[in-house]
Amino acid sequence: MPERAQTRQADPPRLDVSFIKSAARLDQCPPDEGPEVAFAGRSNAGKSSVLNRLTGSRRTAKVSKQPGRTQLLNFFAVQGTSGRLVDLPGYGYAKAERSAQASWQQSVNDYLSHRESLAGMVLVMDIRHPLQPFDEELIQWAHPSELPVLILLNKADKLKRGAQGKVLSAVRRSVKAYPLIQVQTFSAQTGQGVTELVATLKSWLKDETANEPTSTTEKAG
Ligand SMILES: Nc1nc2c(ncn2[C@@H]2O[C@H](COP(=O)(O)OP(=O)(O)OP(=O)(O)O)[C@@H](O)[C@H]2O)c(=O)[nH]1
Ligand SMILES: [Mg+2]
Repeated sequence: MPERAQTRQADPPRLDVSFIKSAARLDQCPPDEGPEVAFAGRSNAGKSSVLNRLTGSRRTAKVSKQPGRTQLLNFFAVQGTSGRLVDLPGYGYAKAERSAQASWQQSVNDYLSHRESLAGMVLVMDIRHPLQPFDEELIQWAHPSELPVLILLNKADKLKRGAQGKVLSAVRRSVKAYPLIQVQTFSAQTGQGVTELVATLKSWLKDETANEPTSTTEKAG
């Protein structure tokens, strides 16, 4: 009897990334050229864990049980592209010292307002606490600048499939006025959703500068 056809599990998609540098301020960031994708979100939502899942290495970005672990902007080169990923410090950690919060605001605000190479933003949320006030603020901010945003409902492993689907639908409904926002579920722990995430990142990291006039480095102010 012929064996039943087996669906062979393909290797999980990965991105080959290497650490470039950390920056505390905009002027310490790598040159502002080529496409760059930022990972933003509340502290503890799992930004660094998502990055590690993408690379298949636990050591790409630092993960901690203590929120507020990532305090600098951490830049990674994506091999095979001219693009980069940036792990941003998380926002909204209530117990963080005021000065630390202020410095987050300063460095991340500067980054978001001035970074010309920003080609997309992955907005990581805990699927159990989606669309918190600061998430909404970032969405409002990204809209006029026409920045594509992928909302990643992370820690999906914490919910059953049915509950995941409900949150996914509700979040999709609440952002349906924004054509440049996509939403997907994800789990840095199990790898759920990694194929879709890699596909989106690859499309954003395609070097499209060839079609655009060379941008000047001149900046206001
Ligand atoms: N169950 C589960 N836990 C996760 C997942 N992703 C992250 N975590 C856990 O959540 C905690 C925070 O993860 P981090 O990746 O450090 O979060 P972060 O958003 O980078 O946090 P900051 O650097 O403080 O902004 C860690 O204990 C992770 O192990 C996930 O998909 N599932
Ligand atoms: Mg982090």
